[in-house]
Amino acid sequence: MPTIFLALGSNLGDRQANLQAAVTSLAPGVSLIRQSSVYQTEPWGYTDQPLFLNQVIEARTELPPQDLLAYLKHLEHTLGREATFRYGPRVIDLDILLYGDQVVSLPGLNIPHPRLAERAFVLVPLAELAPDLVHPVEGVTVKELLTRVDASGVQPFSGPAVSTEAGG
Ligand code: PH2
Ligand code: MG
Ligand code: MG
Repeated sequence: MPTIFLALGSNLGDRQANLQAAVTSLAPGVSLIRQSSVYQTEPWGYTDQPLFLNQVIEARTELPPQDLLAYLKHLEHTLGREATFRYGPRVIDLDILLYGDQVVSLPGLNIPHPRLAERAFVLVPLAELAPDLVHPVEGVTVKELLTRVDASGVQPFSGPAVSTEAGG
């Protein structure tokens, strides 16, 4: 069974609960191996929207890539995702980053994820799990890719802010 890496993102509703619900809903199609920490990240692509929480998971699956894509789309829908616009806000986003060392180019499905190498919000959590993994197309490690991007908008997330004021 190939090892896969998935990117999880949420910037609507209870973001942390949305990520957690996605992780616990992966079975039976996807078997979780490890999950990265959760990061709070500045929106990329379309900036006038709430901050995201992002996370990467390592998993295994017997689903071929196209079936995995359909499975994740169905899961997004189950978890409350509604259609918006490209790069727009979403309750949950589940993207295939890597599928073993396979390279897939099909309409609607490209693996490795075509924007993986430019996205600090993906590279930071991916480097936490697999710094020495070599990108099958770029031919360099994840930690090398991370040195090429600005990761200043990606911060460890330790939970929602809690008021310290009495009665607050
Ligand atoms: N997802 C997008 C567009 N922009 N920005 C951040 N920080 N995190 C995301 O997950 C994200 C994004 C489209 O999938
Ligand atoms: Mg995405
Ligand atoms: Mg997506």
